Amino acid sequence: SHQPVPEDRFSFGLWTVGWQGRDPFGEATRRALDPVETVHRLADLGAYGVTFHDDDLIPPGAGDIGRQAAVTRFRQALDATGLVVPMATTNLFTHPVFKDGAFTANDRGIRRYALRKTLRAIDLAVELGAHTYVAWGGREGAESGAAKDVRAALDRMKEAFDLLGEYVVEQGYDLRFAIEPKPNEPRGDILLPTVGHALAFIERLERPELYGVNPEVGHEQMAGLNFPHGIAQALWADKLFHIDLNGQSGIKYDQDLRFGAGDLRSAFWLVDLLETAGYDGPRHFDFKPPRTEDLDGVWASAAGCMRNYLILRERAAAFRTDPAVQDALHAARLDQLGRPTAEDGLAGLLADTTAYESFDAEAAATRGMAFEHLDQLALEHLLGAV
Ligand code: GLT
Ligand code: MN
Ligand code: MN
Ligand code: MN
Repeated sequence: SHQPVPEDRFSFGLWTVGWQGRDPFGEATRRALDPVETVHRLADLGAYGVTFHDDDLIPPGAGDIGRQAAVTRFRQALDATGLVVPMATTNLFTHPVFKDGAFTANDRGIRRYALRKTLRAIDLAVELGAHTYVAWGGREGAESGAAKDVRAALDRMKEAFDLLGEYVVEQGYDLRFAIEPKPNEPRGDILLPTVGHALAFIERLERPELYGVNPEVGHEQMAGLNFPHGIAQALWADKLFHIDLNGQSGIKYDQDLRFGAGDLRSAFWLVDLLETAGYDGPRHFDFKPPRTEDLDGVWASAAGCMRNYLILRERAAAFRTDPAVQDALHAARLDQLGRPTAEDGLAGLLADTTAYESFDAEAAATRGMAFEHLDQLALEHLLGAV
């Protein structure tokens, strides 16, 4: 069925449906949403989780009493609906103080403030039951060359993440970090621009096991990259701690379309991958309902994210179980790719004259790979033509 249920593990950020439509050229087109209202609407639609930045839940400037009131109301809504908070994060980008970044701002005082703000937000995340903490460094970057010493900035980035990891371990929190890459926007160039950069960075941290990635569909596509390939490498490295699902059409500004809009073929392969690889984390939507929409359009857009995922899940499963596809996969020699190249070891490989001396490279070069037939079957499943 295409009706979402909590077992599907769909979650949404408060800032997604709550986006009021402000863009660099225009004012808000929609009123603000009360987080409590959002929790109820998401539960009615069939989501299981809601996520937030510290500032989405607790209005900046609210004192301790305001904080407590906001948390209490929110928790009551969670209890009433059964929605959970799988993930939370920190807003280190809206306030002008973060105009040159947070963990890597040139100004040391700002870096210390950013760390303290994050530590407070981690307490809030744990208080509300989160096990994943996302870190999107949207303002960590530069517009010009001498403005940022990138190697020093990476030292500061490592320092920040190591301190956050130390805090989580000291507090005994059951919380892991998921770093979210993005190539640009709002900075001209952002540090840790792709999944690959983030994976390499994580290995330099003091406790690498605490950190993974939170890739976003549109962010990798803004860099011209194949999103399912990036996700496959994150899964291979055991680092897919979380995922931001949305839609993007090519290399342009960050569109944050609803999931399934944008590159539909890529979305098909993504769902196929997540479902066959056994990813069991949240299917988190980080999208922005276009500013043309009123609130009815917002909820229609949110429902569309989940429905498109479920339709693609069904289509991908039909593709995998189709006997014609299994034959085509065999013809394309996918089963061979699953086999080690030299289970006989280096000595066996060297001793095997059929591997080189008598290997007929000309004949092997002549055999077609049958990929077009395989891809046509995939396309027909995607189109519902089978
Ligand atoms: C912001 C950004 C998203 C991040 C969010 C988490 S905030 O909306 O554009 O991609 O996932 O900080
Ligand atoms: Mn995101
Ligand atoms: Mn985005
Ligand atoms: Mn975004």
